[in-house]
Amino acid sequence: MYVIFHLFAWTILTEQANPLRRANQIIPVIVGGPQDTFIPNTVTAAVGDIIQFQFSNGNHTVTQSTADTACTPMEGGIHSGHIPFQDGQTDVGTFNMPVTSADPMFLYCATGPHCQEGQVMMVNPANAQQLADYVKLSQQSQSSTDGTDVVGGTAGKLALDTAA
Ligand SMILES: [Cu+2]
Repeated sequence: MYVIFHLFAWTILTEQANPLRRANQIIPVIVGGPQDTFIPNTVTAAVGDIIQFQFSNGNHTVTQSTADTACTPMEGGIHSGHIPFQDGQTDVGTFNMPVTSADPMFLYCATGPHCQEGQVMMVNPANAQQLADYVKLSQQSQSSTDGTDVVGGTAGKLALDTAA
């Protein structure tokens, strides 16, 4: 009897910790858009989720930096490479990034001055101020450094009419 009750209580507690959440979600982020942005620029993700960057305009990257070195690749950080979108394309280039840690991640676009113009985002920010500080630091940086090898995800394609 005790064992049954214990299991029951454990189930309730587990579900209450995260009542609406499905495991292993795919979370779309639009890269580009009418302006050079990430939409949304904050994502809350769990280990096991996949963030799907959809490159639907222009030519952009998703590149990881540290909190303190905005617009500069972090050693060992993720990098999508440059994924262009041309008018008339019927599919959208994607970069599927598995979330392997719940720690905050700082991401920017390494194309031209996009990072200085505010094309940055965070995964799992500790608070809103952390993103605000990162945006400010990126705007104050002098230039961006490109990533090199594609790391931390898989490039693919998605039909344009199914993109976010
Ligand atoms: Cu960009």
